[in-house]
Amino acid sequence: MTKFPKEIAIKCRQRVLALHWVICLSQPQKTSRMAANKSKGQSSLAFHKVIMVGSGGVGKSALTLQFRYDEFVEDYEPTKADSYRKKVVLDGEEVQIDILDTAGQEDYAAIRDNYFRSGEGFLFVFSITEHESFTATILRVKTEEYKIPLLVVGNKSGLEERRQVPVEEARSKAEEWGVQYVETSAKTRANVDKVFFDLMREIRAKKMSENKDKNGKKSSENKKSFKERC
Ligand SMILES: Nc1nc2c(ncn2[C@@H]2O[C@H](COP(=O)(O)OP(=O)(O)OP(=O)(O)O)[C@@H](O)[C@H]2O)c(=O)[nH]1
Ligand SMILES: [Mg+2]
Repeated sequence: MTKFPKEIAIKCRQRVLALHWVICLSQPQKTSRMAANKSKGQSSLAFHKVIMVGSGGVGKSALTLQFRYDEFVEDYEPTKADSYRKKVVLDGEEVQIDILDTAGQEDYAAIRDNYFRSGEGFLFVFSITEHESFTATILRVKTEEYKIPLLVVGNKSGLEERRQVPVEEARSKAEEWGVQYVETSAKTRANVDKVFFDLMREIRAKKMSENKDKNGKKSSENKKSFKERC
C-alpha cells in the first residue's frame, strides 16, 4: 500500500480546519450556547479563536507554525487560509486555541475578509524591517472594530540592523489605541508564546465580562418579573 505523505496529511487537516471556520461563521452563537448548555459532568473545554492579520511576508505563518510546532520555516509560501488547533494550559486551565492564518497578499483579500467576523481576538502583525507593513497595520486597525481583543505585533525583531519601524513609533500608536505592542521573532521564538497567551487572556476577560453582563441582565429581568407578578 502506498504511504500517504505526512506533509500532505497536515496540509489537508489545515484546509479542513479552515473550512470549519467558514462553517462556524454562520452559527457562532450556536456553538457557544451549546458549550454553555453542557452538563457539569461533561468536559467543556474553552475555545479561543484567534486570527492572524497583516501584510504579505511579515511572518504570520512563521509565528503560527513556531507556536504550533516549535519550528521556524525559512521558505516563504504565501498563504490563502490555513487553520491550526492547539491545546494549551492557560493560567492552570486547559483551553483550546484555534488560529486562523490569513492571507497578506492582496490577491487573496476576498478570502481573508470573509473570515474576519468569526474571530474573537486578533494579532495584527507587521515586520519591523518594512515600514509599509506598519502603515498597512495602522490602516487596518483604524478600519476594524478595535474594541475586540487585539495585540499589535512587530515581528522579525532579530533583524535589528534592518529595522525601519522605531519601537517608540509603534508603541505610541498602540498606546493611542489602548492595546499592547510586543516585538517578536518567529525565528528565535522570542515572545511568540507571550503574544498568543496574552491575547487569549484578553479574549477570556472579554467573555467573562460579557457573561457577567448577560447574567446581570437575566437576574434583573427575573427580579422585575417577580415584582410584576407581585
Ligand atoms: N529572520 C526572520 N525571518 C522571518 C521571521 N518571521 C518570518 N520570517 C521569514 O519571512 C518570510 C515570510 O514569512 P511568512 O510567515 O510566510 O509571512 P506571512 O505573513 O505568512 O505571508 P503571507 O502568507 O503572504 O501573508 C519567510 O521567508 C520567513 O522565514 C523572523 O522573525 N525573523
Ligand atoms: Mg502566511
